[in-house]
Amino acid sequence: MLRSAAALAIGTGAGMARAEVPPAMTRPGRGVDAAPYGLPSPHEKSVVRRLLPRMFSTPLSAVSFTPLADLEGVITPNGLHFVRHHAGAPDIAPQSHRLLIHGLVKRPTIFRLDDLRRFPIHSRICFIECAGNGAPRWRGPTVNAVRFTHGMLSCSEWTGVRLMDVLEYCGLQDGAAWLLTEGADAAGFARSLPLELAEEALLAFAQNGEAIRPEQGYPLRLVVPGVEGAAHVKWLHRIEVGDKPWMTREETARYADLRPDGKADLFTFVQEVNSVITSPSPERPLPGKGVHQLSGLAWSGHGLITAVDVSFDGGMNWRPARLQQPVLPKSLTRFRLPVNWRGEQWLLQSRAVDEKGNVQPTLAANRRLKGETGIYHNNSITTWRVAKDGTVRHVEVD
Ligand SMILES: Nc1nc2c(c(=O)[nH]1)N[C@H]1C(S)=C(S)[C@@H](COP(=O)(O)O)O[C@H]1N2
Ligand SMILES: [Mo]
Repeated sequence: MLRSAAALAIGTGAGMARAEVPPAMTRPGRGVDAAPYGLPSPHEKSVVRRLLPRMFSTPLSAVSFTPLADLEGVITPNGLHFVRHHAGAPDIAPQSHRLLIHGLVKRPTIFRLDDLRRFPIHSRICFIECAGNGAPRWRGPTVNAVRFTHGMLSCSEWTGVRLMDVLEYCGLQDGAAWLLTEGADAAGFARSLPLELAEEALLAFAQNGEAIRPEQGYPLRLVVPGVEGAAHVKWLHRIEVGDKPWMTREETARYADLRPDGKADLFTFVQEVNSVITSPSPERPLPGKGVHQLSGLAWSGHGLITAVDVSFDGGMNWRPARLQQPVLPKSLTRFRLPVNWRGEQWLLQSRAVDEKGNVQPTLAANRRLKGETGIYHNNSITTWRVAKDGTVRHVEVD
């Protein structure tokens, strides 16, 4: 399809054009001391996190969404990692921060950050996704922007020490099965985590090579690869070991799925297989006919993404996309597909499959399971309608 240069029709013929000297070649630029901490080009100043005001009443307990359509690769820049907190981001001095581990342990211990850094240090690339990512999509296409339909999702290289190494140092007592993990913020944010999910967890102090940002939990956060965002407790200051869950507000009244029969599913930890096309998307309309590089993100809390298929007709026919390397477990995976648009209407969808064989469901199938009142855990296929003028809208096709 992309074999001949003529078929591509990209760029402007050089022909008889005079070679122009770029103005930037005619005078020196800024010195190395102009930006002690580098910032993006001023031409990129629209690439920022944004709030969806009608979803939350106050910025102290809200979400600021990642601009997925503006990003490339799979790593989210630290300043654009989505922010979700329940009582504002505290300012914590690392020297005074402590982590208490107590409960069913032989040696209850208070750790300073320097103490924690004596355990073996590991890095792990993984996504964090709020269980409420996609909440507005339960009720159909109410928001027309990929940042708001999917932007409670980011991916970083997290560095820290293994939670299990630290728990082993404290010595787990018989009967230890659950952890209560609590943040030092004014929300009193606390969540129960079963010990088997702690296997891969990190007590993280760094994010993409630098100290974790204040909004992301400076100076210490829990990272639990593959598990819903709320388990990744920020500003972590206390872990209690027990034999059963604590049934905190954030795992009963919130982050629980109300079923059609009026009962609620509690403790849905793993984020199911999911994907979305980020370009084209409402923020990335097609600028004209011809060749375009379609691209998107896929992820699964169960492990590796093994395939992503793309449909142009609302799910009747599918074509495999290319998975861009590296493909890492419980990380974002970038998929790409060159497409040739002749100006027709498209109903674009992506459908991801993970290494456990889980296939992303349709919205109709998900609604049958979880009813119409859902907020959390929406991993259904999303449809973008590309209109004949190239604009893109979020629609529902089932
Ligand atoms: N202490 C504390 N930890 C917290 C929260 C919070 O409000 N307080 N919010 C949780 C929720 S619901 C999510 S989705 C993730 C979001 O992490 P991020 O803000 O770094 O994206 O943090 C979790 N950890
Ligand atoms: Mo969340």
